[in-house]
Amino acid sequence: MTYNVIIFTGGLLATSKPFGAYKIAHELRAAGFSTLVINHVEHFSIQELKDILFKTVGSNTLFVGVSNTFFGSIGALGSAKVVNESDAHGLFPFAQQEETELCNYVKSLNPRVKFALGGTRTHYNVSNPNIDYVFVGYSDQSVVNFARHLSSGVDLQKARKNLSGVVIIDDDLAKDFDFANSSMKWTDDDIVLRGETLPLEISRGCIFSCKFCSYRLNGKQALDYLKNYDNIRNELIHNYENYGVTCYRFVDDTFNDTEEKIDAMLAIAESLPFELKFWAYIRLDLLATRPQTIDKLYRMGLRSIFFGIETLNKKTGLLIGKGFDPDRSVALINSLKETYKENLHIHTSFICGLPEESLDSVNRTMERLLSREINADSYSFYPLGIAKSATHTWQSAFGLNMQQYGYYEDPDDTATDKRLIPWKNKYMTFQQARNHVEEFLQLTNKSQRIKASPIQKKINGALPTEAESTRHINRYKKQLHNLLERNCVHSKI
Ligand code: B12
Ligand code: SF4
Repeated sequence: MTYNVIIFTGGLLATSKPFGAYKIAHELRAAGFSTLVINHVEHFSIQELKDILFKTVGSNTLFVGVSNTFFGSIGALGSAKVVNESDAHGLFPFAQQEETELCNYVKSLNPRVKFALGGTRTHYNVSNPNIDYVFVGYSDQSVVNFARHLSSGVDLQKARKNLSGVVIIDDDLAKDFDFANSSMKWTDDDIVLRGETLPLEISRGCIFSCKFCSYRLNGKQALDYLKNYDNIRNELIHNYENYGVTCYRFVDDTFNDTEEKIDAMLAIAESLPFELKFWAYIRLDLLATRPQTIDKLYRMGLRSIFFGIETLNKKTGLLIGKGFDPDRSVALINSLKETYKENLHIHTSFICGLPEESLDSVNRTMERLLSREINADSYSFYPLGIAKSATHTWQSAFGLNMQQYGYYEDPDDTATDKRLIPWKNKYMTFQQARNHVEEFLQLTNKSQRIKASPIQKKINGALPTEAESTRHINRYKKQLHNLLERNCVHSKI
């Protein structure tokens, strides 16, 4: 069988599906376009991809899409071959020559097929002869309009050509898309492995506006862009009945933003025919100020938390929009650990290079993590990245006005990623922040502190070992192969 649309995605740890591509596929299927998503694109050889394309591209194929939301971490995960040198402009996460080879191969199968790029890493200035269309922002509705444009010539909306001749389709926040009443249905073509952990989109947007964060739907009203609870329940039931799925990653930038949501989700969880378990982004300050929500979240099935703490420096916290008292933050983490022990995985995430925070202050946090004075199960440190406006559609407050926060361009830094600003502030340079984080991660690797706990592995398949990743990807590839073989047999009949 050949498809109207084929979407490639990848970049996430092996055991977690990147959601955006599947959501796009769902919307296209709901509008009547057959769509196949191929995950783990970076783990296929060019020949393997050609074999897949041979079986899936036909005279009915309208476009081949690529979803780049998580491509930024491909090199970092060590899984990629060659990341496209002009990453900011790339379609596939391969070297330009390989990308062109793939595109030419598709054209040899059907010269009318278009190439479209979507995901959070797209921007207006893409110039790449392999790319015909670039989708900026949420595209649930615009992609359906695009498929209809290609199939039956309806007007293409929200589109304009950039200076390189690439058509930019920009629906940004997809304000006309009825997200609240939208749905998501996984199908057999999505190759959901039995008992796999799936992403579940609960809400879009965040009620906060942290200064380093470039997410495009920051500062929303509390109940905006919240999925209808009946649809959430239906999705949970469908996945359980069809694929035995009981574990989830909740796609929601602040799952505990309102108590109303927590109560409603608890009622759903308690009404399910299985025991729900999930991972979520949780704001620590909201847990502290609403302690009654802690037990509710646990009863609902929260078993793995991601706390974006960023800093334990009081002054810095206040400046970036995370000003909760650092001592109370640490005390709450430790008390959560003491109460829920190995039944709740706690991950804390920090940034090195924030305003008014010296390397000494960062070191103190690192030491407290290593010594378990902060009793988190795992943690991550990132150097502060300030995106360039030429390659990023959305900017953080730092990106919009660096100097106001004490950042300047560092003319001596030639090693920085082309998409990021080589900054310096009064304490350090971006390069130093990167090196510092790198050294710390090497230390933690040695101390084995970032190994996944059993509960974390169970809930979200996080931090799989190399062997586990390979097993998972091989299983996925085998099932994809079986699916394509089955489809071939059916189309012959
Ligand atoms: C959930 C999430 C995670 C989860 C992923 C779970 C999962 N299985 O999905 C986890 C915790 C694993 C994660 C990790 C990381 N994440 Co994260 N994550 C998110 C988050 C909150 C939601 C992503 C999502 O699924 N959104 C919902 C879908 C529907 O939106 P979408 O992907 O944007 O897709 C829409 C459009 O982009 C477009 N689209 C997408 N693909 C395509 C394809 C085509 C062909 C078309 C036409 C359109 C299209 O249409 C879609 C529907 O409207 C986003 C922030 C956000 N709210 O978007 C950050 C975000 C994607 N993460 C980010 C980052 C940096 C990371 C990390 C690298 C490290 C970190 N600092 O956290 C790691 C990667 C680790 C790894 N490689 O394993 C950044 C990416 C920045 C960028 N622009 O490059 C984001 C945007 C947050 C931010 N602003 O910094 N993340
Ligand atoms: S960092 Fe998290 S809490 Fe802050 S604005 Fe971004 S998504 Fe919201």
